[in-house]
Amino acid sequence: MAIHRWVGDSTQASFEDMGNLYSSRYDPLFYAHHSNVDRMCTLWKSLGIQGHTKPTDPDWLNASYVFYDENEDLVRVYNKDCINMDKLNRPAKRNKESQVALTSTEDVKTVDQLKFLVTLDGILKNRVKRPAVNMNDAEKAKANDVLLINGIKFDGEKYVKFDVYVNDTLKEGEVTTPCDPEYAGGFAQIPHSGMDKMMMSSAASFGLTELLEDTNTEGEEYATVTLVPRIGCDDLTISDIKISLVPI
Ligand SMILES: [Cu+2]
Repeated sequence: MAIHRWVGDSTQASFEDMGNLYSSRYDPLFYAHHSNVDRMCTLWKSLGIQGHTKPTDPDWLNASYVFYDENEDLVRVYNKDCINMDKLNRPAKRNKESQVALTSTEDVKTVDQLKFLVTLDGILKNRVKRPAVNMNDAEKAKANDVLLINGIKFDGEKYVKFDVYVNDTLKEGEVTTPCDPEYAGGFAQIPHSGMDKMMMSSAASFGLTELLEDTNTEGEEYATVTLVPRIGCDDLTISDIKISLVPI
């Protein structure tokens, strides 16, 4: 809801477009925002915590609404349709290329064996030493485990994206996606069109405290960090990968 009010135009009578129910779907951001809400809901359900389940009340499940579809036909949509991930086609969309299989960490090099700069022209998987393990609640309240990817250089004229997974332990044939707890986040840059080729420089940081809790890997001395190039990364270089404790 907060997103709707932040994005809605405060100079409009009813915070159109995003800030009002009737008009929010006119803003393309609506669809990105709500896909993310579905993603977070899927994550929440997968945590294995008691009570993190789908609604079961038939009154709620069978409540319905009518909309016009893309052919201007009236269609009725039920609440139960909106919590059925198979209907939303999520699992089918998982593609083989996004697979980041890791069956053993033994053959994965530590990051200090890497020669920087590295070019992200393929999947890059390394073990990164953590500054502290098994922090207690008091320590966690003071500092976050943060993965820092520094000196990211890329062509500013291209769409660039890579994903970051940490402690991915999936087996052969399984697929890691942004719905899984091993997904730390992504780095993406939209092109500055009209420019001549210009290398741009950036950095990215990813909070790991909750990810390490969710994947039961808080006690491990090393985190296995996997960078997966998605688009435009053939000439993207990175100058440093490390994990630091960042005071809150
Ligand atoms: Cu909404």
